[in-house]
Amino acid sequence: MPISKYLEALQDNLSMLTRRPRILIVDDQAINIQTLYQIFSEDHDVFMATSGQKALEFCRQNPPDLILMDIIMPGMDGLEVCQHLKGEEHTADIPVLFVTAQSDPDEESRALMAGGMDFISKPVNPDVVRARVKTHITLKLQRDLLRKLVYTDPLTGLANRRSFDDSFDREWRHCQRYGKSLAILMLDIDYFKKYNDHYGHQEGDRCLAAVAACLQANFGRPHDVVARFGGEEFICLMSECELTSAANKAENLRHAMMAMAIPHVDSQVAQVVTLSMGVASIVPNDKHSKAALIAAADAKLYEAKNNGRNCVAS
Ligand code: GH3
Ligand code: MG
Ligand code: MG
Ligand code: MG
Repeated sequence: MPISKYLEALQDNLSMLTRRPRILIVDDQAINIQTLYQIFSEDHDVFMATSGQKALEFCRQNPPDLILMDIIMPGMDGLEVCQHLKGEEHTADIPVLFVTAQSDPDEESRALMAGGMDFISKPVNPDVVRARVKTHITLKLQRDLLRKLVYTDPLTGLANRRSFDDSFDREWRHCQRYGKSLAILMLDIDYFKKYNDHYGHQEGDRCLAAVAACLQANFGRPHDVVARFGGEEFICLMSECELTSAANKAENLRHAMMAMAIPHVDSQVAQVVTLSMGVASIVPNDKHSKAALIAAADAKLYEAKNNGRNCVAS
């Protein structure tokens, strides 16, 4: 990886740990919100919700790093809000710290069983609540960074193979459930070994990052997933997408790549970097396997290579 890109990534990762944390305070009483606000507003971005329902809405749109949650509130109580949050993929990892006037062990146990990370009694001691929040926020930010490192390819910034496998599972089940077509595009850079040999490995890495950027620009739908499959091979997952429209997208991508005009004097198809692509699709059912869909796209990619490269086979 070029050193500048490496340093940039390092800085990016570091800033994930040092950025200003976002806290949501949920309480039906203004005075309680105010007390906590005064403790945290200097070092945190603090948001407030006066009911469980409002807290849920806020978290779905804009998940905070931590929630300080009252238990007794009219309508939905704090325990119920916490259970909802823990049940949704998008919000499950937000640490919830209960702050409550209740202090009996049964209530504490119920709060922890509901998914609470901690249980703090009112009236709060500012130093204690600050210290507990700090611990949980540190862990949360470290968890976010770890997840990013585990699921991202560092060279291109794309999803890696592990991340792709998770998305593939999810979109496969989605398309099976709704009887929709799931399309896959496998692509491979043409004569990339020659590219490395001519321009050097560092320039090769830069080329991979440029191909990744081109992919990202061309597959922008929320359900599209673009990942580095390995080496100089990439994969795109298009959920709810028919074969012909996937093939059209592939063809557009092929043109977009040529338009980038990255010089490749040793290529035998063009004087620029080009892609060969294979497309396959399926309406998943229990008899089909994910591996077979990948194999079908791979076979088409092989066909595209045999057809002279810089083309799409579907
Ligand atoms: P074809 O048109 O048939 O695909 O030929 P090719 O040369 O692209 O295919 P081959 O599989 O022989 O070579 C792939 C090359 O990709 C070899 C390898 O050094 C290079 N490569 C794989 N991963 C990386 C990487 O992370 N960085 C760089 N610079 N090169 C890589
Ligand atoms: Mg209350
Ligand atoms: Mg290859
Ligand atoms: Mg290749």
